[in-house]
Amino acid sequence: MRRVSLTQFLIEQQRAGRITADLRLLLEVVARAVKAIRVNVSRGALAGVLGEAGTDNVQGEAQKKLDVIANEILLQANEWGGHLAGMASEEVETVCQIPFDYPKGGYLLLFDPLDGSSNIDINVSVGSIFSVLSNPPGPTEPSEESFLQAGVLQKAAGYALYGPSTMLVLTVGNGVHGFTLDTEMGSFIYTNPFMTVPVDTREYAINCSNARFWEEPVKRYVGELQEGRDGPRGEDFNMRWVASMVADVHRVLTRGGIFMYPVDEKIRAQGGKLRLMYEANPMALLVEQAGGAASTGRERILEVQPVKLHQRVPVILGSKHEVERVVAYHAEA
Ligand code: AHM
Ligand code: MG
Repeated sequence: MRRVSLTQFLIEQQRAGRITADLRLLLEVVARAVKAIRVNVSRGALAGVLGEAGTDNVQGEAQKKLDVIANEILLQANEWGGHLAGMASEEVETVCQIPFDYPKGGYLLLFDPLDGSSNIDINVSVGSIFSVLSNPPGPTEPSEESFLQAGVLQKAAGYALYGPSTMLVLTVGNGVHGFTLDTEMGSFIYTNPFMTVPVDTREYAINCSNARFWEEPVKRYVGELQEGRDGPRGEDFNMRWVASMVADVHRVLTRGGIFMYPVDEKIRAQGGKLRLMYEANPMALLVEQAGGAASTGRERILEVQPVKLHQRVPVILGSKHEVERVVAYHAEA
């Protein structure tokens, strides 16, 4: 069977007028960076990359060595190609400017370089998440305001999953497409065309250790799922929680499900757990492009107007009918 590489896929998207040459280059460069991150992730203890870096990031969270390495790889890979006006990273407090001696382009790249940090040291799947915006017209270097665009304006979004195999899953606004890394050849092969999220599901993902802090609508929804066939839903539901958003969302994109990190009493002051620009928006675009839904419980994630770069939001995404039910419970409350 003839194999289609990521390169061929992207060239065909460009020919069809769905992406510009610069966006194609950008996605190729991200894919190259992902391969380098994957090498570090997979070497683990052999390369001495596990454990704490000894530093805190902007959110005051302890950085792992691999957080720092992945961040450096993505920044360095993307700074010289001429396709970007600037970058923003979950690991860096302010906008990352392109060094002055390189040409600038029209796109903004945002990323969570290594998502699921708590899983690094226990050899469980982690990922990278990215989002692409256009740099608003203007004469100067991008500022934080340049990045504060609602998720509907994303030009592309995707993630890499470093699991038993490494996958790159992306959208440029024309469905969701998955690629598997052939590690011997060093290229991503198009393996999962038009991934879709079934509208119904009997699988949910939420960190139940936070149950006592949840808001009423979430307590009601999860409570009904846990009652199973003895409760109002009349059927049993299964639960999964990897604690790597990339792995949990990949499962939703593969066989359906609902993933929730709602706001609760413990994290109310910060607005939620997951970051709007690096986690919620790219995943929301992917899930919607796959036929699912993504909400904060009160509004569509992609329509949230960001007010700051590292903003956090509640996230409820996945199979459409279940997300709609959770949103309805919020409205009723
Ligand atoms: P990170 O970006 O610091 O890794 O945090 C985000 C991760 C998500 O991948 C995951 O869904 C969530 O945090 C898990 O949180 P918890 O440990 O509270 O279950
Ligand atoms: Mg993260």
